[in-house]
Amino acid sequence: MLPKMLILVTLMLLPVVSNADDPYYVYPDVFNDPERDAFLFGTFPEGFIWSSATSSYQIEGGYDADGKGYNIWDTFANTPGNIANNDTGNIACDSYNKWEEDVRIIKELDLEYYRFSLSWSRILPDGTADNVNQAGIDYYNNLIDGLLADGITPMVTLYHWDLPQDLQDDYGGWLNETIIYDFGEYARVCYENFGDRVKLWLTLNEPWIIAQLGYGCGGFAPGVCADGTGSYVAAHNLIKSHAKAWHIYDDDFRATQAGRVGITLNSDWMEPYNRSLETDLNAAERAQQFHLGWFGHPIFVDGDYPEVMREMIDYSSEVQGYNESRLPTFTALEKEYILGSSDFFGLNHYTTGYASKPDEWVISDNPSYYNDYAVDFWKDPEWPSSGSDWLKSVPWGIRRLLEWIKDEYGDPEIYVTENGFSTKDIDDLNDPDRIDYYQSYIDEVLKAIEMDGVNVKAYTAWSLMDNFEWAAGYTERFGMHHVDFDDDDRPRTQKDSSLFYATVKANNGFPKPTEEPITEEPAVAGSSHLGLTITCFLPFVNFCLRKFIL
Ligand code: GBE
Repeated sequence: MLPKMLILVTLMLLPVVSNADDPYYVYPDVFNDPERDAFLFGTFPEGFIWSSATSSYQIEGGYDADGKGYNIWDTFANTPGNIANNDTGNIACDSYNKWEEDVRIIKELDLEYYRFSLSWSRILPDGTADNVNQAGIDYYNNLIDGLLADGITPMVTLYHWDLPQDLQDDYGGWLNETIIYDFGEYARVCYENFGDRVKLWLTLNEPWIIAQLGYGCGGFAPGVCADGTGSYVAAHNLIKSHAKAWHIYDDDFRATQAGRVGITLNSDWMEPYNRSLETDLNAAERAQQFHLGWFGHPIFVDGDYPEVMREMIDYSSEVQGYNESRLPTFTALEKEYILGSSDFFGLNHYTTGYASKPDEWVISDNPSYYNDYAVDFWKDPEWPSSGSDWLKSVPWGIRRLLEWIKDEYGDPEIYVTENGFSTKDIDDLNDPDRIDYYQSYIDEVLKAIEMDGVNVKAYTAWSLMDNFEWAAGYTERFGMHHVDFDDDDRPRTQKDSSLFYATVKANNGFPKPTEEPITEEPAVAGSSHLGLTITCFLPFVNFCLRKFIL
């Protein structure tokens, strides 16, 4: 595989004949806005972080190895009917045994960062810090040391959805505020054991998913159905737990370990369907506040939920006959504790949809998160599709979302901690659609930095390799490496996209070839003032990737 990469890099250094009359579009004619969709040539700021990601339950396996406790995904996946094909993560990529392979393939791509998560119940089998499983600590020590030995910086998520089962059974998991203490103590154990070497921490991965899909009847573990009630309570405890973990680091570890701790939030971009309609603009903003704002507003704006959530949920709760709002409240002290509890903004982003005001809005009899915010949201069937129903490739959405975050949250440092594309052709190493997705989304991140002045520090590709895609099991693949789940050895094999991504990383973006001046008369009026430099260079590389080399 490596020689292929050398050929590719060499190719990229060749002078390229350009035909500047033809602007380059990754997705020609799909989005119908030439100025927005044309390709920008350029490189990322020096020191920009290129990473790839995985998570514990999705890759590790070893579900009952060496004293590990069960977690809610062990239980959920091993209950027939919850997961496509009744797949489980019992073995997954077997990274519990094959972590050295993982380090090797990261090294091979020369990616200097790796985002992975710790399995809480591998470290603390019953969830509490009363019992520490030394074998779990050893496993992560080996992985961290292995990464560092190869010059790879770990970016470590404390919680990527695999809650110790005992905490769910004992007190209802995220529905009970006892979890705030337990999560804090778990974080402390991790800082104590790994913080001498780990300097980049993420507390929670996508609390929105945990709250709404885990506790709002969304088909994820633990499978609790308390939409519009429990999901708000879970979110409340998630926010406070996150703040606790940040403060423990800030109080007891920052001075000696000098790392950074943030949270990772996920959101689609909500594009107003008709930008000339005030009602659609408001609908999109409302949807964004109910998604990103649910967690982002307390942490980055003022310690509290977005005004629009407060108003709408209070109102619906009253109409539905509740004595108090279904949206819990923070005390003044809690607000102070929560505000500012993230050293940067972690963003997971995949896709975009249109938002508009529904023709009519009737408050439902039963509580419902979606009913609470009253927005029609859908994805254009014309947009390029993926192996997942929910994932359409809409590159310009990430740029708009990044700018929204900049404006809304006071220009924070943003780490893109996930972005990626799924396919259903399980065994195909040739994955041009994933290449198109990465190329166009990364380019929109470049535009956000260069044109909108957004302070993006990192880009992370989801995922390093095929893995257990939650309720979809192994039927949807996000990997830049193929994993053969029928083979006991779980061999990892590079897909074309991994070489593409490695090349982007090696070039720190999409540099302009130096030989020839290649910007002239853009074919599209107006694109020059955007600083768009159009060449046939990238299509050329793409072409070579597809036809000749791979
Ligand atoms: C990330 O979440 C996760 O952090 C990562 O673990 C995961 O592998 C990756 O996405 C790819 O999904 O039936 O339409 O409701 C919805 C991104 C599935 C958020 C889609 C799962 C959005 C979470 C299924 N969602 N995804 S359904």
